[in-house]
Amino acid sequence: LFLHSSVPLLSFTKLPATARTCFSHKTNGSESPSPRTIQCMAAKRNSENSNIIRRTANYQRPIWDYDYMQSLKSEYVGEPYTRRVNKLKEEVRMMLDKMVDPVYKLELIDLLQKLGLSYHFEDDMKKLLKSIYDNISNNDTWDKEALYAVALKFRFLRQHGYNVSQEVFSSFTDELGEFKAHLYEDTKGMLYLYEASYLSIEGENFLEHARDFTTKHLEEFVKRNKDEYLSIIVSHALELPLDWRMPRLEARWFIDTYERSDDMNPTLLELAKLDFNMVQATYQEDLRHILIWWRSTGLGEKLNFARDRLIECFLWTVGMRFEPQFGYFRRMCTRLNVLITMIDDTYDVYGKLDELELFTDTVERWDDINAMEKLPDYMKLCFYVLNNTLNEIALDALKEQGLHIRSYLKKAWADLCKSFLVEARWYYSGYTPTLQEYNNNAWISVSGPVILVHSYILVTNPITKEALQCLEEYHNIIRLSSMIFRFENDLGTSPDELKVGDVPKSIQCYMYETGASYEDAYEYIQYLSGITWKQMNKDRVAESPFSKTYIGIAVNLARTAMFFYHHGDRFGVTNYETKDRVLSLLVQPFPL
Ligand code: 0FV
Ligand code: MN
Ligand code: MN
Ligand code: MN
Ligand code: MN
Repeated sequence: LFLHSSVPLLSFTKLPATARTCFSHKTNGSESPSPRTIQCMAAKRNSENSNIIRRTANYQRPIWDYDYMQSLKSEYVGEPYTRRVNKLKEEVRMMLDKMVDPVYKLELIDLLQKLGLSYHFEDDMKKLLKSIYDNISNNDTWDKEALYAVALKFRFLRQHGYNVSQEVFSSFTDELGEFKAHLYEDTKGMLYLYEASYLSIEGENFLEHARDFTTKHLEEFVKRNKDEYLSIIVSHALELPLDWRMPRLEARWFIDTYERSDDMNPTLLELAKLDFNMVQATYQEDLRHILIWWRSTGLGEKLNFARDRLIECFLWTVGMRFEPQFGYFRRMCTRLNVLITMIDDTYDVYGKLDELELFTDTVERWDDINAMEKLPDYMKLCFYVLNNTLNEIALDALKEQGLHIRSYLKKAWADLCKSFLVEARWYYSGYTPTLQEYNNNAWISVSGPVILVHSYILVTNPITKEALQCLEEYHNIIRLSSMIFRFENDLGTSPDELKVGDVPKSIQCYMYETGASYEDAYEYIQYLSGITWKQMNKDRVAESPFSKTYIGIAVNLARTAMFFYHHGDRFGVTNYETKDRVLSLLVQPFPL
């Protein structure tokens, strides 16, 4: 299923020296990548000590030509385009204002959201949701609504932080609590209920049940109506529900699909395409900054054992916050992602245990220059770049807000490196933890907490004391989003990781602990990921000192992990459809 590795597991020490030529990365960035190969081999380092045997994963070279990426220059910048967008936005606002029925209004906002446009209409949306929420107690109106309308309201309210009860669905069940059978024929209702069910919280029986029966009925619908427009929409929903999807990618897909619909509105379509292209221009601007930084670090040459996934790291940040005004967040967060990836490969594959202990110690003591002196050169460089990046973020916060937040960032990195070291020690001692023991460490080692701590600083003004406290304690939303990230990462990456030689991941821990088969363990981890979503849904609607922008980032981190790992490793392995996604989100505008 996963590999055509010609090298048996763990036979690396027996390889002839000539095998090393496989590692000389000669592939040119613009060529299409060779078939997926990750082989387990030894690389003899010819530097300080030539007897050191190191593992290497023989990662693929980046498929992107960085000169080309840096040279991208969209025409969708500036005057005539801004004026046109503003005009179209005005027309949409008039459409919204003319609508009296809140359900119609919400349907339009749902459409705008799918088209990637709702961020222009935040105020309209907030006002509408507040009035819908305030009217819930007025039960007779909800009672008379169609299933799709109630499901739509429910999903939107939950997605935007309102704690609405599943009781709003009570008019669709009979005295015995059974769903009314005639509603199974209502495909639109089924679809909306299906999407709403993904906002459920643990223990909400009706919604859990609804997820099963809507899935079943929608699958049957698709079988019977292969080519219909609604069938395309339903298939897409069954593949992955809306609430688990990375928003910008969904917009790209939906704009194309919407164009083919019978009731397509040309104003909306034009606005969606034009806005998409203009936002894409800002991504290209972000990329230029990031690439200049990347070249200035020298990391690519010095740490060439590690994955170089700059563009994919940037795509992660687009997944977390796509709106044009978050360029600063994307630029800084991409740097962090790049550093995390390289440091992770150092701990997982390349570094020797004593080096890893030194590096962890250096990060824990951070400003103690003596700690750094003992590091091997490649680690010195890495730590220097990390320190500069962190200082830059801390300096920006100090300049903008007069706040000294550097210690929060340092702590997050120390926790990350300590968790990396725990795994390295497990590896070197051949230890397999229980799933619980593994999980307690793995939600940190997946890097969710470090990313989410920095993200808060990068998007928040004013930063508050209460929120800093919650960051330091790793608030539930951070833990749960990171846990989903971990489960999805393990589902996608652990087959290859085992081949290279890595610690056992959740799947293997569970197999070892319970004697389950690989397939059963895989399914169990998928199940845990689903449960964790439900737990996170609870925190999405709970009181917290975090803004909607920040909660959105935490949820989007989980969604982006679903995108990268749900069908295999789309981050480390380069020759999958990630290439097309990068092209469609970052490179190619909609023709207008
Ligand atoms: C995943 O790789 C990876 F690259 C991580 C967690 C760092 C990058 C993070 C972002 C781009 C957000 P891998 O599967 O090797 O991670 P683990 O934790 O399994 O070693
Ligand atoms: Mn799937
Ligand atoms: Mn790794
Ligand atoms: Mn790791
Ligand atoms: Mn992994």
